[in-house]
Amino acid sequence: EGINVQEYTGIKMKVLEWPEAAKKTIQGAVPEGANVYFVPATLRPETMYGQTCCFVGPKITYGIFKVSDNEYFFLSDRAARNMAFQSIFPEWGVFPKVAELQGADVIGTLVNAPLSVHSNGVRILPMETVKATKGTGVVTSVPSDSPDDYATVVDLAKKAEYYGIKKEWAELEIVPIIETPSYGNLTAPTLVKQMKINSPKDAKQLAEAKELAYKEGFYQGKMIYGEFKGRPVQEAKELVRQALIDSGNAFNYAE
Ligand code: A2H
Repeated sequence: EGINVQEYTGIKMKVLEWPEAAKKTIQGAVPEGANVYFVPATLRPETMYGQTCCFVGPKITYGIFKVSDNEYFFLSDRAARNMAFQSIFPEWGVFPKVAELQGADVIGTLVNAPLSVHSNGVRILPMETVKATKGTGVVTSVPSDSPDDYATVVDLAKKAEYYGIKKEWAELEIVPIIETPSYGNLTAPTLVKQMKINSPKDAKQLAEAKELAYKEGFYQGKMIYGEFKGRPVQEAKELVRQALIDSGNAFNYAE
């Protein structure tokens, strides 16, 4: 917060299939044939090859907002308002809300994850630590390179029944995408194991792991997957971001 501007990339994850719990709300709000996108905000667009699921806060209230006749975004109200002043909606300051849903209502939704190795889609899953006041309130999960994401998918798979999800939704293969000298080719799992982090609630250790993973990935990381394989992360970050924007799968979002 404060005076610092955070430059996010908003990723457009197109809904392929809604869960039963959400269908009635959607049918009443979104015209047949129009696309709805979950829009996570990320600081690491170069990791999108490794997406295995996408998180929402189960207790957070979200809206579906109309961007055009055939495009609707699933976001927090707060993010929609900000986007309306960044020319992401066609009319300045206007962000038409067509539906309201709790995160819990959309668990299990199947969405497309642009660039991901999991090209048949990934699931929307719950993450208790998603903040309603940051980004879009939607977080795409890259467990190979984000300690928070890794700790969460391990916990979800362990307690699938408790969370009311299918275990396999949390267990999509974690493919190495970035190599670093200190942590090998699976930075987040390596750090989580080294630091003996047992739960997504180990906030202090996860914050430390996140810092280490972020710094090492940015300054020392090398792409070992995708179009920019062999390039340093510092270069690939902008190249992947631009490729996602050019293909219509992402846009810039600041706050
Ligand atoms: B990052 P900053 Cl691979 N609540 O994307 C909790 N976390 C959120 C969030 C919210 N409302 N909105 C975004 N985020 C996450 C990828 C990634 C991210 C990797 C590694 C590190 C990493 C895949 N998840 O972030 O507080 C998003 O996760 C560590 C810096 O604004 C977003 O980027 O600095 C990052 O936190 C934004 O965090």
